[in-house]
Amino acid sequence: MIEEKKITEAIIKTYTEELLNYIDMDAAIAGSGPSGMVAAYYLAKSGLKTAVFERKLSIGGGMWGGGMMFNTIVVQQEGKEILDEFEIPNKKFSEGYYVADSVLATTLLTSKAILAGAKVFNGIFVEDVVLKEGRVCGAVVNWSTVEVAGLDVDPLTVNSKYLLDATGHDAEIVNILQGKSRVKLSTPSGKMEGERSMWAEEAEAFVASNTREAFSGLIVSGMAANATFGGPRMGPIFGGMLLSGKKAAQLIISKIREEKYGKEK
Ligand code: 48F
Repeated sequence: MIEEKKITEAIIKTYTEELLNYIDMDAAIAGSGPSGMVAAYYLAKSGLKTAVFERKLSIGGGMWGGGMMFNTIVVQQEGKEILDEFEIPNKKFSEGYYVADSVLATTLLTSKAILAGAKVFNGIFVEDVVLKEGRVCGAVVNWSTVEVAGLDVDPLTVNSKYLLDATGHDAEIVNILQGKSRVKLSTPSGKMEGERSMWAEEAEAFVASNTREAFSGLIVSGMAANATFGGPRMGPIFGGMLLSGKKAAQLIISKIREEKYGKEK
């Protein structure tokens, strides 16, 4: 016998328990694009309690469509180690350039991150940060349906030791923080620098060195890093996004360790 009310009870009870479990965590990630999911994987793998909040139902951000909807991604030599870590089948196109199926790459990043222990809450967006005594210490979240319907419904908050802005080109979280609280960011001007036009090589180098803390407690990765610190876009080459996710995770891991055990000598 199948009972409708059992199905309802199973869903509500399980989901609510999960959500309650994540009202306090080590790392909250806004956005499930490639940089966010790679970060989620490495954070969870290191044992940190990690959740991803994604506005859409689908996970993967801008990776599904490859370049102009030709669903192939290109990854340069430096990013190949991450393709291999996630067991994403890839082949050499020419010296230093690897290609992979963007659908398979997206689904593997997603499944491996979840299997490593990260929790993904889709259909929920980050609409603000919790800002206390000059430090970001959580995310303010709401259902995306509330946003779409334009309803005037108060959000809820989750605490996190670190919040990662992996929201892509719009760097939504940094923009919200700066717009609302007029804080000084760690950018050259102290403000959002804004994304520059295409220059693939420069953009890939830029994202590697600018995956960092934009404000106390708030790290940026992927295109959000380039938009925050004033780097160009790179188009459908994804090595920088993957490596940025890994670097964001390493940064958060070392900061949390440092806060717990003190600086390594
Ligand atoms: O844009 P996106 O894929 O982020 P990324 O990791 O990668 C960029 C590349 O895909 C590509 C590129 C590199 O070659 O230029 O664009 O930087 O994914 C960002 C995700 O964040 C979600 C959005 O729906 C998308 O899935 N998102 C954006 N704002 C919010 C959000 C928010 N406020 N709360 C939750 N999710």
